[in-house]
Amino acid sequence: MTNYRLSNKEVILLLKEMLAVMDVKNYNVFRVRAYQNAISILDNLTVSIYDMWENKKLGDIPGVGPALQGHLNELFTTGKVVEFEEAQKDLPQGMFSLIGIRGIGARKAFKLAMAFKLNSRETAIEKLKEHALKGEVQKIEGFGEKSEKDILESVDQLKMTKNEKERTLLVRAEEIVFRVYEYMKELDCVLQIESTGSFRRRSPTVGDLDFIISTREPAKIFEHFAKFPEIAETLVVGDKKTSVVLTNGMQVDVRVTEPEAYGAMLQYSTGSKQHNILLRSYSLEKKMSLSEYGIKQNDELLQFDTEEKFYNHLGLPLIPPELRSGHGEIEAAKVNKLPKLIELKDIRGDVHTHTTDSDGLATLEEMVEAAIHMGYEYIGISDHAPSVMSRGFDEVAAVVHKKRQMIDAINKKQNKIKVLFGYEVNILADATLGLPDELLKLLDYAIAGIHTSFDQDRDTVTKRLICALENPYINILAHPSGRLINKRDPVDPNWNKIFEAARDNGKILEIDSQPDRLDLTDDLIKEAISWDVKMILSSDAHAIDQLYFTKCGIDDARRGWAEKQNVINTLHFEDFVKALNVRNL
Ligand code: DGT
Ligand code: CA
Ligand code: CA
Repeated sequence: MTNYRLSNKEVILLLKEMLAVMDVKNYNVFRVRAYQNAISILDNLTVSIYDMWENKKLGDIPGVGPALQGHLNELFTTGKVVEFEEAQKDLPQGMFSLIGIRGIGARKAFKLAMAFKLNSRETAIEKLKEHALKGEVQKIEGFGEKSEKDILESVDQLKMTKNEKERTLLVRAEEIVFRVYEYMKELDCVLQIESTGSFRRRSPTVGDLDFIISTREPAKIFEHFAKFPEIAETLVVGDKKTSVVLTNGMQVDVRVTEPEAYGAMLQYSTGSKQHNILLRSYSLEKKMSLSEYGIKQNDELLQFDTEEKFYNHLGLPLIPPELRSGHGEIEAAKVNKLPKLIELKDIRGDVHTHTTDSDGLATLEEMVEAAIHMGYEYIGISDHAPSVMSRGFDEVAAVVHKKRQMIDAINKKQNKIKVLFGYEVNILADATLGLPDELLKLLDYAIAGIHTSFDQDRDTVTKRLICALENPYINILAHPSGRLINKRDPVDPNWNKIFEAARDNGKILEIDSQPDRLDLTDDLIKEAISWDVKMILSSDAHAIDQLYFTKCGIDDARRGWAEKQNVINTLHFEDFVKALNVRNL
């Protein structure tokens, strides 16, 4: 019997279609939520779902219950799921092509497909565009002029991005790299191995993975790598290089070198391309020519076993990989002015964290305990502030007072860590804050952030952010650009005005460490430093293990040339509270 080896992407697509059906047909909300949860877990796997099924390991995946296991079993053995097909039989098929266009969820896709009789998946988008151009979308209940415009824009973008492969988040690439290391290190003839390219430069996303291996037995290396269990397709096989695609779609390039020449190969394949090009022109002035094999000088090829020796031979100090973007690092290295980059061990506390009081998974006590375990001097709890609009002033005031007492109590009970009381407060579309000043002033500190209305024009969003920075009770501007990697574009304010307002009002800009935020972005961090604006590195943890996200924020900060003194939570508690301007002490 042949099985149906579907890729993760194909499986997820099918499950998401079923989710849309459940949504349109009003299935029980708990069932929908459980199903949604399972999809999100499967979507985040970096191993093949098919392989898990084949090895009878589906049950090990949290959230994947017996019903879903049954469906996947049917899918991989027959190529379809009868229950899914039955459920969507009476729906217009075109709706499934519309889901994912900006602003169109399952219900709206259903409405549009019904209204315009979009019964074919192939032609649905084209037809929708024709109707939108004729102004017919805004006539449908629930749609307006703006949503019609959005649809047209989004359809055009869809065409542009369809050919671009989505880049993989660094944290997910990290899991794959770890498995390749583990697997390749089974061989004694692997003397050194490193994942280079954008991965080593700690870029927020990577296109493909590049490995270099130092060895005396290249043939053995390639023979072993060819049997790496996650390989789906082999693209190139040579005696110096091999390229494959893994089951999760990630391309992996492997190159080998002798240990004597490892430094040059490491330098070359770390890139970036732009850094290498600029380094090559700089070297040519000194009559040296660079390649992945070494430095050619007076017709002689010099080899380097380490990168440091390679750079030193060019008269430069070792340039940290995070800085190798071709934006001034060679000039800085020439005059010995490279920054002394911030490190993870410099971080002494974290004040952007969530608990079960809002959307976190751990209680206040659990978060505090975890922060002690991490060796922090201080932790701030900053749940999303309760909404005065929906709960009324008095009720919210009571919540704030009660939380104050809880924080005071936990500080009295132990002296291992200082606990600070804050909230994360929404900057609403009209620039007012989600919590009034009378309540804000009761907190030790407050973090303001944009969580809605990301598509405002430049002027409006600039004023909106500045308004928050000018409020005397706001201490930190959270994830200032609002971007979500692969999902949402950043807002587009006049950043110079934002930096100026932050500096003049003594406000702190956040480096949010969530792997899909990394916000401030590296280029904005570098600008903030030039304005002498202080920053804070936060995990934005919604669970205990997410406190470790700060590691990702450190990558981001280093790519933005940040040193210890640019980031206030490298300070000891006494100096930190002064820098943050904490109240009520
Ligand atoms: P990615 O994979 O898109 O995230 O970005 P990278 O930087 O990993 O780029 P990739 O995988 O195409 O190439 C890996 C490294 O190889 C790159 O960082 C530098 C080096 N490299 C690639 N192409 C060139 C080139 O045309 N000239 C030079 N000098 N170096 C190159
Ligand atoms: Ca790469
Ligand atoms: Ca590559």
